[in-house]
Amino acid sequence: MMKSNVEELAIWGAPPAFKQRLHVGRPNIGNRERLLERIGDLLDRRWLTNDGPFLQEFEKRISERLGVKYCIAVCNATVGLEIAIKATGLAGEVIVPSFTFIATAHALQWQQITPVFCDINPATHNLDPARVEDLITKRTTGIIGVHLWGRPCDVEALADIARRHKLKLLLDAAHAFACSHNGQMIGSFGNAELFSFHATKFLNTFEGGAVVTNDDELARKIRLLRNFGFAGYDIVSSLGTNGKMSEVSAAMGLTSLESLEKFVAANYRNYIEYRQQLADVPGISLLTFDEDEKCNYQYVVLEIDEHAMGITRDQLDDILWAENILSRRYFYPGCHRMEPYRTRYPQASLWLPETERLANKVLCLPTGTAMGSTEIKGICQLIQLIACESEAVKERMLKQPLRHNPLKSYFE
Ligand code: T4K
Repeated sequence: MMKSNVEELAIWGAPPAFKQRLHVGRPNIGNRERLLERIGDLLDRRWLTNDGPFLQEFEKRISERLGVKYCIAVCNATVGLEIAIKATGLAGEVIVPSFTFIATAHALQWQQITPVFCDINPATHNLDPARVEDLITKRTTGIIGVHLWGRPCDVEALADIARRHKLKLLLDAAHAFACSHNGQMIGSFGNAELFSFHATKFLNTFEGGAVVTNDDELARKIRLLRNFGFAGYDIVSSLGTNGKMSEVSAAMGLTSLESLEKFVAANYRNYIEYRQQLADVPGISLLTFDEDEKCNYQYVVLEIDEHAMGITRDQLDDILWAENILSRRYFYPGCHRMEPYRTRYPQASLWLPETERLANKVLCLPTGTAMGSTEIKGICQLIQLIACESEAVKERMLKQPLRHNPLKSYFE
């Protein structure tokens, strides 16, 4: 439903612009017939997990695509990261951004390793290498960079710091499958990189992830750690966990890979549509991607300048939710403001000024194959209307308590 007047906004009680809820992270589904055929095969084979044929094929396809020696598929990226951390021998303190999904920090803390939060470069949203060096202590054993939104972090500068200080470098590439840096596919930087294939990622295996590396010894360790430390029947040669990816997930992964180009094309088409429609909206800037590199365009990321737009990011978020546009404030409020870190490091915000600023500005909008041009135009028209009439919207928001429930739920 088109709205041309702020009085028609759903936040004051009018019907929402969209009947169906529009989600960030709606899963992309490849060819159903092919998936069901594969599920039939694995049921016929009665081989459901533990290094099955689909898993092996999936790992081979990924390492070929990325030009990396080893791919070890895992049950999810968080466990994959925990395994990679263990395999590289990280301990003591590890430097990480706070502006990331909580799993990056938790994977360390889970193993009693202290995540030391480092500020980001506001232009890239990624770790600021100039700040990393200041945080190195005698206890530091490594750095985990994150390629946020699929945009590569400064791997050269981080690798240089790691080499000079004899630190390990892991890269959380949860967002960056099928993206490149200087023409080289993300996957072969640092000691190891880690992808997520969670349902909300543009390429999914329901739940899943993969650790990739060119290091023979590290790959061997990661495989052992993924499977309880089993080196053969009845032989356990190290500590380990259960990080295996099941055959049904690998079947989904293989099917998703066959549609990868289609998924990226849909994301790119959506990104261009948003870029055109939001180009002249005051206070809104859309995060851009390097068109000379490969990119999956899976996140549509806005930065809201509340002074230029006239309303805050959170007010815009509330208005959009009322219209059934379930925008997301990734990665608000920053890991350092979440438990257990918030209690442990109550002063952290003092050395994370850019993280603090950005966490209050970013808003992600829906994209993926579930979104079409009509929906995107509708979302952008609403944002344009709100920006043009921001004075009236702000005034009304002050006078009238919000109808919208702040404890937002996807399934209301
Ligand atoms: N490192 C980084 C940098 C990450 O971003 C992540 C995960 C990880 C590590 C760890 O990866 P995994 O261990 O998950 O493999 C989502 C995802 O759950 C999470 O995987 C992702 N990052 C993060 C950025 O986003 P939330 O908190 O947004 O909630 P979720 O997954 O419940 O729902 C997101 C949206 O997707 C909602 O609008 C609902 C919709 N949705 C979700 C699912 C699961 C659907 O429409 N269908 C679905 O099946 O975390």
